[in-house]
Amino acid sequence: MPLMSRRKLMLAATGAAAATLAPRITVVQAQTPPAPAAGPFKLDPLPYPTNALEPHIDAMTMEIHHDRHHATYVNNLNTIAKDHPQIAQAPIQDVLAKLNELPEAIRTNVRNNMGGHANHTMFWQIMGPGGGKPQGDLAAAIDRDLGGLEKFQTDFNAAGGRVFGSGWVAVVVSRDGKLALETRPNQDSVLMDSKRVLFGNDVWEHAYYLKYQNRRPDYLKAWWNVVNWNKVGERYAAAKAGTLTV
Ligand code: MN3
Repeated sequence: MPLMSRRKLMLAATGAAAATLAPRITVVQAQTPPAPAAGPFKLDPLPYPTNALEPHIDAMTMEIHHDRHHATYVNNLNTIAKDHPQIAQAPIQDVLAKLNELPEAIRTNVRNNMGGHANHTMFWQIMGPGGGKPQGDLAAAIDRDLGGLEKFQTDFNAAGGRVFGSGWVAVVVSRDGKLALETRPNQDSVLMDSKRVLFGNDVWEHAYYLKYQNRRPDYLKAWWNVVNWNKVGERYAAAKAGTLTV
């Protein structure tokens, strides 16, 4: 075969390869968010658009965090539930409080994925574009138990900064309305200790890395701009009424 023809042939082959590759890449990207697996666990949509928390939390972070990370925890739970339907037959907070009653083979998986599901379900709820300030009973409890809003926010940020690797910083609320600051590693939840979470922040890198990279303290500081204090107030009232779940 003459040289020119061979080159033409190679170029044609490269072109053909590129042409078949291009649409395949598009398809792969479109499929990256896990398809919802059938099962008893559901991923609720975000209660606001993905760009509603800009500029403090960017839209792409919200999209990946909700549509991929949280969706994966939900899908994993549905996969576990196929062989172990009992994990869906009690409220999430009850299953998490009794993890050691589960078969050992699924215990760690349920701990990670149901903990992740519970943590994120709370997390989307207590954020929003409105902001505001703590009011009424909640404001009084922050003054009484956490040293006032300013000191509390400083302590919360410091605790979130001290979580080594991935985890959560949260405020727990007792049935009589008493507040305390706690942290947990990984996707552990205070629900595993039969406690209730008033609200909390996700300090996994996936929550902030696109915008803040290694600057977790900057993310912790900016996050207060997107706390929905009305919602936190509703959760406080629910805790005292004994109706707060996840
Ligand atoms: Mn997360």
